[in-house]
Amino acid sequence: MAAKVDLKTSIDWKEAKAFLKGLSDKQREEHYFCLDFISLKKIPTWEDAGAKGAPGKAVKSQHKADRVLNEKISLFRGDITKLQVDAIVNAANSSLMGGGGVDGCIHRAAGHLLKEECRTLRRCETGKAEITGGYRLPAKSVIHTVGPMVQGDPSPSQVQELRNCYLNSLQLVLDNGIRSVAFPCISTGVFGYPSEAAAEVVLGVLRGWLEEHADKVDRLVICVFLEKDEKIYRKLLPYFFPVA
Ligand code: AR6
Repeated sequence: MAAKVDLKTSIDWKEAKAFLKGLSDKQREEHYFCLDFISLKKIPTWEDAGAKGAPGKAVKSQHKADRVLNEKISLFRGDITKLQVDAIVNAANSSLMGGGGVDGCIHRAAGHLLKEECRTLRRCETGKAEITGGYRLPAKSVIHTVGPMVQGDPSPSQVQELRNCYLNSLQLVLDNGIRSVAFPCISTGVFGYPSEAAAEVVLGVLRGWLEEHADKVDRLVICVFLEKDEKIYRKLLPYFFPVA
């Protein structure tokens, strides 16, 4: 086993990453930035949550109720940096060197080694995605993606770029054998994409992707931070993931 590495003082991200890889899930907890992390089993699935939230049943959906898919999706409101999942997605900018919003939160929580690894990736184009370690996060990996910057209504190419953020992140999920991943509301903060329009894009992508790949993952978590986003997703989820 690799020699013990102190993630607070180490300056070698490769060594830290190799060290973390050799630890069990329990052993990794000792290195988390927080004690109040949230394990995947504490996050209810949409099948459970949606079934309890009665209004979800009343809508007419173009999709059929599919328990298997509904058990693979969750809506969670809170801080994405606390989630103990295989990967969290970062709404980054093309420099990948950190910033404000959720990007700033993720970099602060993961610690300085995340920036050291990001430095080696150089730029990331809008709609593309890159993966790094999670360091002091409860999440093992971070998938960094860059959403479109929008003013007013999104253009068709900006809609496609937002779709690509999710699709390219999900491709990394498949490529890396990731079983659980949490997404923030990419582009809907500083980058100005209207929240409800974004949620429709996101739910369409996640539904389509799960129909093809449900067996490859345990859970896709939609992590909202603001009450208004929670309301939007609670309203729209029954259209995309109706509960029988
Ligand atoms: N956990 C989950 N979601 C969060 C958190 C958190 N801790 N903090 C904020 N959000 P934004 P963007 C939500 O602005 O629009 C940065 O400077 C927030 O409520 O973080 O893609 C980058 O470096 C919103 O719903 O990302 C880029 O320059 C969502 O995260 C730029 O902002 C996204 O808001 C990217 O802008």
